[in-house]
Amino acid sequence: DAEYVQQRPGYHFTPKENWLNDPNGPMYLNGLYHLFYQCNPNNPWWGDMHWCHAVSTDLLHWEHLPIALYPDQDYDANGVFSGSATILDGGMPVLMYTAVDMNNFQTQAVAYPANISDPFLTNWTKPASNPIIPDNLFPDTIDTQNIRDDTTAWLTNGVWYTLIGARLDYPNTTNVNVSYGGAVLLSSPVYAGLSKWTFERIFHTNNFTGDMWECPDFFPIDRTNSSSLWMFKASMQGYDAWCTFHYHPANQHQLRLASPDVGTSQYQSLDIGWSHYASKSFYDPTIGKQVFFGWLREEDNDAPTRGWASANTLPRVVTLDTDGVSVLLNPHPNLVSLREDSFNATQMQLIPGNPTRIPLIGDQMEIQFSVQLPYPLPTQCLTRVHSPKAVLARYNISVASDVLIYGVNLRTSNDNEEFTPLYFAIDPSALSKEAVLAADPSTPYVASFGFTRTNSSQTNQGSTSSLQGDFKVDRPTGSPSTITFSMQVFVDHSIVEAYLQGGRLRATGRIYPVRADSMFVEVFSDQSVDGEVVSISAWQLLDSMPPPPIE
Ligand code: DQQ
Repeated sequence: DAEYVQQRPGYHFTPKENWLNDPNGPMYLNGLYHLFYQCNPNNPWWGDMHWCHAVSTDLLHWEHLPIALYPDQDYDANGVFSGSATILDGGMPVLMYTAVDMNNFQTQAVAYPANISDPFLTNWTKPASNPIIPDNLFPDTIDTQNIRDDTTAWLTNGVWYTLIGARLDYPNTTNVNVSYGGAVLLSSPVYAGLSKWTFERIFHTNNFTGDMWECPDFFPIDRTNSSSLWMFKASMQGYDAWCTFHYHPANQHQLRLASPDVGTSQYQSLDIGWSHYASKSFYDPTIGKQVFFGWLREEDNDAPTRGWASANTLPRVVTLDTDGVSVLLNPHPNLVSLREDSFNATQMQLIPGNPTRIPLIGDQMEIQFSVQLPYPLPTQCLTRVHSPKAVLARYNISVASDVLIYGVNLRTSNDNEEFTPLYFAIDPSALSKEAVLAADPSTPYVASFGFTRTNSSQTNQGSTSSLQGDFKVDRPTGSPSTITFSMQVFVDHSIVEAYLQGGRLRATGRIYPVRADSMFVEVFSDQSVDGEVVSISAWQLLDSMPPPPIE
């Protein structure tokens, strides 16, 4: 195919060239957002880890700066691995990172700004006291080749604390070593500028989430009140899992689970896409909330030929869900500044089995799609005009054939050879009068979301695995009423990033259409329900990243 199709995202963060993995040390200081990230400066694949650096005034428009940290010391000669930024009282930022030596031992080191009056903080100095968290600080049960990725430190009663991801080795009953992932707690006196640390204890671990927790994160969800609710996140077994705790740092670090533990259910994943990993958050004082960036790896084999690889998720704001213990993640409010031409339809007349194309096209778009149904659903109001099997087969949807399917097709070509459906699968029997009467009204209804990639690329570039997950929908009170299912989707060339039901579930996948006309958006259903209201709003979005030097 001679047509040129851009795979590089236009408004998601990407490296200037070569390789990006974990976001490191994001922070907001003196009106500028700083983002560091794991990079291989010379090749578009993992290896030779440095910290690259970029700055922004809005988290969307980034300027690439010179590399911040090089593997130039004995203790970090084999890699400057992930870590955090902490801003000390008085405004001095400190970078803490994992140093890997030539024997693969992992210690933690710090770097300070070489010139604090340089607004871009271009140069960083490693003090002679490095590594400031050496191996011999830890008990034997901690594997010193697998202790890495410190969190941003927090201050309690004049003492700084941090968590580090670890592999914990325990002899089991038959005296064979078993390993669990965990996070360990360390403390540092406030005068030391994060350069002197003491091991406190194993902070959290469990025995069902693999043998290593990477990139832990831990922060209060709402800093404006005195709530003790903190969010914990760790990267494990290929995905980012979270839970919430009631945490009392001043009371001997008392810790009590508020939500189910990390790793226990699919609701507890930061993003159900396999491209997403190693996320890192920071406090954004401009909105008073914690904001995450996740790493999105490529899901095809062409990255080495493109000269760049991987991207970040959009900046995602953390808020508390209505249950008081779960978190919502939603795109940062600054994203609306990228909106350009739009299309809006509030009552679409869908023809079941026959997708409707909207007049706005693009490969950089935001789409908000919702379906409102009568609640409870009168059983007789469902008309299956089309054979549901045909719709399910066309979109490679593997769900029971009696569910209601409503979805959008993205990056669809003119002849419908390439398309990527994202859809709700709704069980009508669970919404019918009888089921509603039987159900506890305080129990949310659980709907399914799917995202199939079988037809995303005509040449079958990229992963064809589908993403599937469930999300909770609050049951409306009062009767008769309506229940609404919603998704917000960002399309950015090879990225499709979806937020379901106000941020209750996130699903990001990489797709690699090869057709230049794969720009159409369609809306589809496999049935019609009396009283359904199907709405879509779509915007083309502007570029925000600097143009690439090569592609
Ligand atoms: N990537 C870094 C490590 C971290 C891993 C190395 C997670 O510090 O544990 O590039 O992707």
